[in-house]
Amino acid sequence: ADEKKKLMKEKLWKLMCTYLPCDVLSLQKSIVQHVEYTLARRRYKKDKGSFYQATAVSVRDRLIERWTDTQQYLSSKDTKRVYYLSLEYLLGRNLQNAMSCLALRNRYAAALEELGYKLEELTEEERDPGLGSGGLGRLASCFLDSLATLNYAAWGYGIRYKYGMFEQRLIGRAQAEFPDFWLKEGYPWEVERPDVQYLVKMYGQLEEDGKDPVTGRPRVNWVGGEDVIAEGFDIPVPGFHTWNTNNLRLWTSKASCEFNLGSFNDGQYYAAIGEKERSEPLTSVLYPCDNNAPGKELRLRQQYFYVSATLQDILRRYKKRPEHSLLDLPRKVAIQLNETHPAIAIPEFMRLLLDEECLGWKEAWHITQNTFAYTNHTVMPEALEVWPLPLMEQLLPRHLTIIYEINHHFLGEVRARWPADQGRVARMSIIEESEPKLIKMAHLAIIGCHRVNGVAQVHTGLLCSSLFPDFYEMWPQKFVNITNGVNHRRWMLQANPAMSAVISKWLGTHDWIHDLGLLARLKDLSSNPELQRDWQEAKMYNKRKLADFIKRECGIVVNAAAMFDVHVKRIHEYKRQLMNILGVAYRYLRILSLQQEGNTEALGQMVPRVVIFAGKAAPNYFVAKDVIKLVLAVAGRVNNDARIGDLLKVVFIPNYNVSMAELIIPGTDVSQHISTAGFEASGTSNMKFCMNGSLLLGSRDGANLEIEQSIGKDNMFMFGANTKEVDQLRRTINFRKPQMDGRLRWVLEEILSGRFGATFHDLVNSLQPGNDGYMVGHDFGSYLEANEVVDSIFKNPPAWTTKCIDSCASMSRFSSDRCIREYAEKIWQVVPHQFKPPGKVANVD
Ligand code: Z2T
Repeated sequence: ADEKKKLMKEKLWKLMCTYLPCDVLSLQKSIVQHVEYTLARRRYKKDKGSFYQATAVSVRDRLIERWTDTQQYLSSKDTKRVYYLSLEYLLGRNLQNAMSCLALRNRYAAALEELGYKLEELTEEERDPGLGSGGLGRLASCFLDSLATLNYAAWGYGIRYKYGMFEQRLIGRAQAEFPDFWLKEGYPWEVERPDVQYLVKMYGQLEEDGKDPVTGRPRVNWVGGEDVIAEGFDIPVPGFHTWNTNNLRLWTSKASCEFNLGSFNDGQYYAAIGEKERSEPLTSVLYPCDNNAPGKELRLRQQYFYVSATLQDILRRYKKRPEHSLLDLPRKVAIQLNETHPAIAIPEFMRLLLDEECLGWKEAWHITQNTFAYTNHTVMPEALEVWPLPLMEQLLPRHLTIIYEINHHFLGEVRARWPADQGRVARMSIIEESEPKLIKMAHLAIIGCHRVNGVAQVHTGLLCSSLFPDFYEMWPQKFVNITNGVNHRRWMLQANPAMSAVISKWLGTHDWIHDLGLLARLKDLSSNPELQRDWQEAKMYNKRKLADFIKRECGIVVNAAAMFDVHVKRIHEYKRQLMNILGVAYRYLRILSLQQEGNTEALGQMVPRVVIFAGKAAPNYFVAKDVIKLVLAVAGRVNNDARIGDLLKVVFIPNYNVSMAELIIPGTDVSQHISTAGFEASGTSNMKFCMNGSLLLGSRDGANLEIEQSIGKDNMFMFGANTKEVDQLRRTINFRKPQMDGRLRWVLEEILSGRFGATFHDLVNSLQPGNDGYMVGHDFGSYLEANEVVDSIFKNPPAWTTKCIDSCASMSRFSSDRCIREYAEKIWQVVPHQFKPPGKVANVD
């Protein structure tokens, strides 16, 4: 019997351990098989949708074998793991990314070609999973890619929202929101894990239950309330040209009657099941607000639900090894909190350690603090999460008592160090003594973590000096800066193959894809006319693609020879799309007045521009929605004025998302990052634009400042007040009545006169001295002047192109590879692992 078992095991081992073949014919067979068997499509009916799906599943098969082997290896080596907790991920399309990671892109392209499909066309069939609202979610996705590529053992955890970021359409001149049911055709990259389920409790009461015999602490039972099931869905996260394949686990909620179908007595069967099923699925919808805290009960329930499932999963994995003691957990586990959105993890982890694992307070606290770290992404007051204490008490009564106890110990430390400083105690408390009382999640996160990081130097500076100065004074070593980075493999190699080919050609190597530092060698060549010609050709190719798209989507014909001036990001007052469109209106009025004067000389000097906007406004953010209306109003006027011709065009592209960014960014000449100084924590699209050979028109804010340091002042168009000046100006906003810039006054008067259709009273009013909190008035003049410099240099193509190449060549610091290495060293204390399946030969693309 033993012999038979052994044979069976060997047989199984042999069958499972061969990696799938990857020659062109085998790839074709696998695609066709998935069309026929997995999707059950008729044999001779060909359609792009099914071929995309089948190709995706064929690629997924090849990811899965690396994925399971990686995870097996990591368990066997007991490698320390990083867990990245984020309520948002903006993954973007996966097909090309996964193929290039496997080094199978060219072979898949060839395989598909013979079957009558172009890879580029199938790519377009994939829907964006919009499981995030802006920069924070996209950053999380860049991090997952770099973690995998650099051979770190890291898992992401998040929520599998059924409806992602809303779809934006323009109806009349207004944004309208439509639900994004991204799962309609299924999502081929995920694997459902019905075996990975946890119960999550909410509401209910606390009961005292004597003392714990070991720790002597009073025991508390959390009883009653509602149970929800969390079920995991896994998405493999491949690294680029490495075997390492990580995991992104997303939770979905299920009614708890499916967990443990008990009996329902007295004929209540249908009613009972109906009752449970009706409970609105927690994970239905993503809150679409960037830099704003919705403060809704459902949002807190989502946060807790997902955090609890995640921590139960992490603890279960850790405890699988009998030799693991909880006290050693920080040596094997690092948990990163992306913003305070998952900060309820601190009391939840304490609860699990105290109530489920029966540890004492001191031990539990030590473990928690040494495991968790927190990244702050904003200083916007309306984005700092606070929860009403009564809500916390009702939804998570046990967590409230733990928060009290954390606060009690913490304030004891504060009092010990600063006796008789009651003001400081009040400022630092987790609980704000307002009516109702509020729980400050940032304070909870800072106290419960061993590291707190900002996302750009100026931002981290503000955390220490203005936002959390008391905490900085108490624990200076806790605060670190890690400037954001972006995944250059997606944002250069994948999004911009034309420019990537030019770079590889002139460097004579593709190695920059692994090591962006190699780009620096281009600086010696940047004025070489032949390189310049290649570079300009690639840019023109990308601009034509973008122009075609604009024609299709917006019905506007633009001239690809004009300067493409791009401002794409969430619509927010602090990002000052308003300043941009007022500048555009000024340009329009100026062209007309020059024409009236008959000033052909000045007109001849003007540079034709296409000003492109895209971005979503939060559905309840009416000022932002007004800004979209104004952009469309100005566009309507300018684009239809025959006197203007190609000198100026204004475009608003609806429904900005990751794959649209991949199209827009490579086709850009100049991009705008013009937030009021001190408000944009970092910004990450600035990095992407610069890597794609566009020059930046930027304010003295966030990562703009560090980009300028890296690429040099001469390569950047910087303008406006710096953070210190903005701070001063805002302090005195009510006493000063500064003269408004004459050009701004002119534009506002024209708007009020109905020149652009509606009169936009609210927007105009928001710019009056005393109301203008984002300093549009103050910066407007220097903004227009910076724009003139942009024009003058654009007129000299060799000078312009040299700047583009030089700045692109200086961007290596802004790769998320650098960023992840800093997290690994300064926060997580992890090193890359060495997994390679024995005897396997890597693919070569
Ligand atoms: C977000 O996208 C950002 C900050 C937030 O603070 C929330 C969201 Cl959803 C609560 C952005 C910042 O605005 C941006 O400056 C930064 O580059 C990005 O996070 C990534 O750090």
